[in-house]
Amino acid sequence: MSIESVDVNITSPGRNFVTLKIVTSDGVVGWGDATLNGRELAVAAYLSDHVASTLIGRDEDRIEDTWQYLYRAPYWRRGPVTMAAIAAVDMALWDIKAKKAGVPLYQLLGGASRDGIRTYAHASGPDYAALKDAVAAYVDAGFTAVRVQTGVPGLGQIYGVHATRPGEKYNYEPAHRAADGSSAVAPIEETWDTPSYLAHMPGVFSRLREDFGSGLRILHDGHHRMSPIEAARFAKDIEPYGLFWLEDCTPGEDQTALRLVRQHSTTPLAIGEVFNTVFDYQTLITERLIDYVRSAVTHTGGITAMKKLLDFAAIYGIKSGIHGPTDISPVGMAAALHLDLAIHNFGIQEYMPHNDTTLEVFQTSFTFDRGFLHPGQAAGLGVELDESAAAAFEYTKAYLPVNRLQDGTVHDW
Ligand code: KDG
Ligand code: MG
Repeated sequence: MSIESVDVNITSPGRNFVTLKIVTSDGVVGWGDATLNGRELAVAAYLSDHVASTLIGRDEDRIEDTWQYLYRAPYWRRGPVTMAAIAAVDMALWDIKAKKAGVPLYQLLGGASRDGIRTYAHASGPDYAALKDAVAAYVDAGFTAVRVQTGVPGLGQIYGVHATRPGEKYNYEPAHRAADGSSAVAPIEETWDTPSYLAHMPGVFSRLREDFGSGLRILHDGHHRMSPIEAARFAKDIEPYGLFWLEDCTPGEDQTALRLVRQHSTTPLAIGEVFNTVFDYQTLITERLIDYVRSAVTHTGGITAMKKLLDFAAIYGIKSGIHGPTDISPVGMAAALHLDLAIHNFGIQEYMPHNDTTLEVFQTSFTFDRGFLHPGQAAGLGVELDESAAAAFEYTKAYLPVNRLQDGTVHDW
């Protein structure tokens, strides 16, 4: 048996998704997620123009060999576009292998290490009252862990906070289309001020502890916006509130920045959603500068690469916190869930449910019960793309926002 066809599907049921379909000569179908938020067409072109023809006729069972062939052969290694393309092929091949074996993928990864996957929800609000309501709703729904993001006095709309603009519903973690829903021509721009943020946030965590007690796992995402010394101060200031993690406090490409944060604080640190390979973690893991690995299976070369990365992290007592926002498709989410269930050093899984339209296009077998996910018992990844449903939703260009300081300087985010 061999790979007979490799095709790329682009659909936009509310947001863009790129999905790879691999079919074997005896008709087994595998799916892989290749979605790179705001840069979707670059990965789609990489796959259709440079990868698809090289896979035809190859043995679909040779997953490691295919991974190494796609990683090493092109000379140009790493980067989000390349690694998302490799991830999609890898996921599809694991999907096929597990379907041929007639088992859910986690069984091929060593079987279940736990009964359910603890998730965290995203709560946000422009002010404390709105944030408190959002957190309370998730606690009532059974979540034991909640990520909290809120507005900062003096700043307008900021990234990661759900709010409403005149004429536009502003969804958190967005890539923006134009206001009328058509393709955007440029990113929207937001204003950022780190001193205001640093002054405001500790009080928010203090109130959350008063209102929700010490049992709730509270997470927070700094979206790479602090300098090393600002992050060190912030991590130290919020230590009394016992966060589960502080995520992406400094820009991701500077691994040694976290040495400074570590020297000053015991607040647990998470990073990695913008990373692509194990090499982005080499210093962070070997020097124990982080507590959680935040990579997405979709952006880090797939299941083969993530399993190795997480095994490497395990040696240093570092756990998983796999990226799971809505720009990871249900296929990418399923890949994360099979790993979560199987690995020993699982920490937590991010969970932002997809909208109903997305779930009509992608049929999933994973289940959710009061804060815990499970990948289900369907053979393979357990997600199938309904191509005729997907065809109804045309690609619509969208951009992630840009952050500027009050003087107009482009800032990290
Ligand atoms: O595409 C960008 C989003 O995936 C990102 O903003 C989500 O920070 C994020 C998170 O922690 O989920
Ligand atoms: Mg994040």
